Amino acid sequence: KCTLESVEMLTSGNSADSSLDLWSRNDVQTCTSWKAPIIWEGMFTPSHYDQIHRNKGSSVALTVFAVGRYLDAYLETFLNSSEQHFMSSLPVTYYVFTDSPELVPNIKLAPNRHLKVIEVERHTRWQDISMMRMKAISDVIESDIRHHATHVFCFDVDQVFTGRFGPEALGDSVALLHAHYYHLPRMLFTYDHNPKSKAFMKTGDFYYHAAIFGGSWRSVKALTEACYRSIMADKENEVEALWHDESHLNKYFWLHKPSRVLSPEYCWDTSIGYRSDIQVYRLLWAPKDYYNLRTS
Ligand code: 2GW
Ligand code: MN
Repeated sequence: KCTLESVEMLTSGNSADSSLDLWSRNDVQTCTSWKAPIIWEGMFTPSHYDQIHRNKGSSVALTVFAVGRYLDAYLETFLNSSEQHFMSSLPVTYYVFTDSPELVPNIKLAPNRHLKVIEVERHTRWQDISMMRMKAISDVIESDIRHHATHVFCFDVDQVFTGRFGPEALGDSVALLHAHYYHLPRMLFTYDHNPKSKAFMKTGDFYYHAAIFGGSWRSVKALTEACYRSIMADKENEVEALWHDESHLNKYFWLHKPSRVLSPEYCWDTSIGYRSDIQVYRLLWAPKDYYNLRTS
């Protein structure tokens, strides 16, 4: 049975969790076996989290990559929707990584919110565009973010905020349940099953989605560095994990348990159809045009 003594409370005395009511949802799992909360609608009072994190002086860096055609296809909608819904009560700095800085749209930002553009090279293989995010994120945490923000959240760009995504999502180390797997048995999780890859794992706790992960800047730096090292080791051994960076992320969270887990309400795919346990859409997968985006 869950207790309110989550990993986070024990390790950092995080008073934020005293406003979580793990028993208010009885249709879903609200706590992991290692006592980290899984955040669902109805478990918390939003204004409490706004207040607690404002008092603590929390601030958030959001990293997002828009390389090649993804810039034009998704970035403006992502940023505009984020201005409506992402951490509205806190200072936020966007770190937009792109190969075309001059094409980054001019977004009107609310007070206390900033945007920095970081130029990155455009890898020819899309798998590398995705995987090399780990290195770029750890570098910018080291050079910039750690001096300016308490927390970091890393996002895929092909998504749209549609509801509150607030400080209740902040924690020391935060993972997201993948919308397509949260209700499936473990044996169907698409972990990497090749023993030659550093991402290899036989079993795990959950299948996490790499479209969102976050935490304190220290934790995200440790995570991105570790995943980058594993990705590079695989390259030397001429193997590639089944789902690229997502496989390495799953391995990392198996070895280093997240202190907070987000329900799929935080990243839902409407093509799944109606689910009674999804009570709010906070962020939705944007429709993908694979043919135009993945061929050149
Ligand atoms: C990616 C795939 C195919 C063709 C292009 C790209 C691509 C990705 C690109 O041309 N430019 C670009 O900026 N990206 C960035 O990488 C962008 O931020 C995008 O959201 C992210 C991941 O690619 P995406 O969203 O197409 O992959 P998904 O939605 O299938 O993502 C899951 O699996 C990936 C690994 O294969 C990652 O782990 C990702 O985090 C997962 O959500
Ligand atoms: Mn994506």
